[in-house]
Amino acid sequence: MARIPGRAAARLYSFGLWTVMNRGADPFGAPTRAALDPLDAISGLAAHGAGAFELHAEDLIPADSSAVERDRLIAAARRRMTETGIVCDACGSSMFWEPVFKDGGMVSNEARVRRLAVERYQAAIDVGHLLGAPLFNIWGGRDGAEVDASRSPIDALKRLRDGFNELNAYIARQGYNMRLSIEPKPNEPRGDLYISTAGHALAFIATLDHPEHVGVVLELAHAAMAGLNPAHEVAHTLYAGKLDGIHLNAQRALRFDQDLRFGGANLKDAFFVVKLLEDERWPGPRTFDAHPYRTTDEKGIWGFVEGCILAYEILADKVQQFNQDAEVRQLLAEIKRWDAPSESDERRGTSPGPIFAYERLDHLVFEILTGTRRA
Ligand code: XLS
Ligand code: MG
Repeated sequence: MARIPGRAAARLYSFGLWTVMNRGADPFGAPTRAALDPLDAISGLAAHGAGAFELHAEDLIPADSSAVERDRLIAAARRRMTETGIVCDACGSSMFWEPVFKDGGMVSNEARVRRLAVERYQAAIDVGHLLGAPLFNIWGGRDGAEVDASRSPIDALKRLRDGFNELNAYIARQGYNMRLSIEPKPNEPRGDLYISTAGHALAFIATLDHPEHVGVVLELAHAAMAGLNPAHEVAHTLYAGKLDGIHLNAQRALRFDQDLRFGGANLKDAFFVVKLLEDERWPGPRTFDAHPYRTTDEKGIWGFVEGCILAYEILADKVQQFNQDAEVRQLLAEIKRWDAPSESDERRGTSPGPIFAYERLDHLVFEILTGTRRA
C-alpha cells in the first residue's frame, strides 16, 4: 500500500519491474543508467509506495537460466515479498525482445517458433503461479506485421486464437487460479500489431474457446498512440466486464511508444481515466507502465515512482472535488432533467432542444485541474 508521507494508503499501486529496471535507452540512444537488480527493484518499489508489482518472467529469471537458478531466484523474490509485504499482481513474458521471435511469437511464419512461444508462455505462467500472480498478461510485442505481404492477417488471428486456447487449456490443466489477459497496442514501433485497441481485443476474445477466462489490460499510451480517447477505451472494457488491468502512463498521440510518467502529458485524458476508475469503484491495482526519463539517474528512479503515485492521488482528489463542486452538480442536474420523457416532447417535435452548459462545465474542469477554482 502507498506509504508516501502524508498520503492515504487506500489504493493498491503497482509497477512493472521493467519500469524501474529500464535503463533509459530509446530507439536512438544507448542506456544512460546502470542496471537495477530485480530483487532490489522489488524492495525499492515496496519502500516507495507500491503495494504490488508486475513482471515479465525474464525480468527476474534470464531466458537461458537453468531450472536450479530459476528456483533460486523465485525463492529469493518470494523472500523479498514476505519481508516487504508487496505482492505480485500480474506476470507476462518479454520474449518479444529476443531475435528468435523477430517475426512474432504465436504468429510467426515458422511453426517451430510458434511452438517455442507457447512453451515460453507456459514456463512464464508457471513463474507467475509460483509468485502468486492472479493474472497472466500477454502483450505480443512482435505479433504484428512489418511486411503485410508476409502472411494473411486472418491466418495470424487464427494462430493467435490457437495459441491463446492452448494457454488457457494449460492454466486449467495445471489447476492454476489465474486469468489470461491481452494488452492491445497499435504498433511496435515499425510493425502493425494485429490486436491494436480495446475493440480489437474484445472482438478477438469472443472467438476463443473460453472467452470468460480472458480479459484486457488497457494501457493509456497505447490508446493515445492510436489517436483514441483513453477513457473511452477503458469504458469499453469496463462495459464488457473485461478490465483485468490498467497500465497508467502518458503519451502524445500518434507518436512512437513514449511511455512517459503518469501525468507527463495529456492531463485531461489522465483525469477522465482516473474519474472513470474511481467513479466505477474499479477494484484492480493502479499499475504504472512508464519509463523514467533518459536524464534520470539511478537514485532518481524512486522519485519517478513516487511521482506517478502522487499524480494518481492528486487526480483522484480532483475527481472528488469535481464530484462535490456545487456548480458542477447543479449543471449536471440540469442536464439530467432532460433525460426523462415529458409531456411537452410531442409539441417540441424536432426542435434543436436545450442549450446545455457544456462550455461552462468544460471550463470548470480546467479550473479544477489547474487549481484555480475558488468555490
Ligand atoms: C509495451 C507494453 C509492455 C507490457 C508488458 O508497450 O506496455 O510493457 O505492458 O509486456
Ligand atoms: Mg503496458
